[in-house]
Amino acid sequence: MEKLIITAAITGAEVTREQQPNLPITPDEIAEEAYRCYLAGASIVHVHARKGDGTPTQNVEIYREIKEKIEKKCNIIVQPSTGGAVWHSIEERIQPLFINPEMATLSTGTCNFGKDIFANPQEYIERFAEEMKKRNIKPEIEVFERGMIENALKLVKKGLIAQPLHFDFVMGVPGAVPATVNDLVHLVNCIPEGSTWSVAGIGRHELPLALHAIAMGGHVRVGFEDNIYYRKGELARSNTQLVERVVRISREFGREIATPDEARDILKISK
Ligand code: KMH
Ligand code: ZN
Repeated sequence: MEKLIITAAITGAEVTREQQPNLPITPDEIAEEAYRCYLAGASIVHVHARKGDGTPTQNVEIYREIKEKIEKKCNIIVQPSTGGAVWHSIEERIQPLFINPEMATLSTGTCNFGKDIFANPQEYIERFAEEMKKRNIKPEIEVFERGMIENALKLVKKGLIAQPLHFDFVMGVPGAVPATVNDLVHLVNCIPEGSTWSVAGIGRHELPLALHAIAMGGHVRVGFEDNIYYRKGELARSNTQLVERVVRISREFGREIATPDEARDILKISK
């Protein structure tokens, strides 16, 4: 089986320090946590920037600082978010693309997001995809609902994104696709042959879905963006602790862990 790509989603836009005291917030903290996750076995770091007070921001200069700081420490793939927080505008959300990352997220549809709506009108999707194409940035298609796969395929037809596609199934967001194995199998069956995929299970679903992805030949995302606990009632000490567990399980299963360069090969990213 292909080596396992582990993405560390270390900060996100929603979690607070009050909920998870070890949440990395400043560029230095984010870079250090990315480096530790890299040492533990992560080959991609999914980045959300924050202001000093913890407020989510899509400010290009903060993303640039984070990327430069991470790149000084290691060659992990830096994957900024174009999702931002639900209240960010399109002009804010697009900013991280201007630092020319190797990869970035691309959500291809609108969905419920707890009590909020994560809005991705066609105009946003196409604008982000065009910018990524122009800058040779590999999109990770964030799928919160089944229809988002269809929308991604429309982008392929329009020539805005190219195969092979890479999907991340974000499962268990309240109001969006549930984190069940049946749903995961269905989503995997709906993507074009030759695509790659990972799964990000929200909250208590993170570990069980990671196990299924390891066994099914997919890839795994873990981290405080999706889940702040190590087990029920016990907060994780760090993002690294969550990465380390996936590494141990995957190796026991007989699946080795991809380095960043091996992940680039698997995802067909040209550096
Ligand atoms: N924070 C969510 C509203 C992404 O990073 O591309 C959107 C999100 C997706 O996290
Ligand atoms: Zn994100």
